[in-house]
Amino acid sequence: FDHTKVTVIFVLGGPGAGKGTQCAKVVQDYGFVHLSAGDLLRAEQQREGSQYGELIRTNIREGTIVPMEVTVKLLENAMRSALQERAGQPGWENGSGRFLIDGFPRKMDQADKFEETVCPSSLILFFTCTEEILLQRLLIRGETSGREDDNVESIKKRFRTYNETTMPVVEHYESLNKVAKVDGTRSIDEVYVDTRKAIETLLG
Ligand code: UP5
Ligand code: MG
Repeated sequence: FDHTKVTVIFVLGGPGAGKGTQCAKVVQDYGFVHLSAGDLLRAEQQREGSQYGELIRTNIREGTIVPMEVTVKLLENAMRSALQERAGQPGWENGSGRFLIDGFPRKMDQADKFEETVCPSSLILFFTCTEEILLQRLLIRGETSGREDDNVESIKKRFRTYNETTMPVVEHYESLNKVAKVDGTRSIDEVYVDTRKAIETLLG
């Protein structure tokens, strides 16, 4: 992908921080394509004939990270499809496009691999939240989500992976001054005011 034409924003934050919720709003207002790494992995897990179904299921339930090759490939394929489907539409002429990559990179090896082989990122949108609030949100969602990882046991494991493995990624990007940090503890609309500011600062 030509990074002079393709804008990539990584969206990070703890489990339940509101990544998906905020991305949906950005899609409506700014014409981004939203790709959730977790959603792509869950779809691949369901796909008949996938050789990764069991591997993905186990990692998601244990809150651990699927080997990066799998996730990077899924993201790359989804980006390519989106560029093809939208080719010629406003903002998508000649290989241009805007992507929100949600819930990725969660580990340094993924970050390096994606930036080297797919496309460099322009910004990291980072939603902060307390574990107390995250747990509450995920347990409520768990009543209806059907997600195999929305239970107390898996949530605790997701928190651990986030603190040990994903926070170093955020810190890496902070040292490069690429992070827009947003307080994700407030209401969806309040958070979105700051999300918009970050997006508009980037787009100019
Ligand atoms: N909600 C949202 N915002 C709110 C607000 N401001 N106030 C009150 N409520 C709010 O929101 C979660 C819930 O909270 C919803 O019910 C929402 O209405 C409410 P959501 O927007 O869904 O939060 P999000 O941050 O997207 O939470 P999610 O659970 O999706 O985050 P995770 O990061 O845990 O999940 P993800 O799908 O990204 O990854 C799942 C697993 O996939 C990982 O644990 C890992 O095993 C695997 N994975 C990889 O292996 N590699 C990857 O690269 C990515 C994932
Ligand atoms: Mg999500």
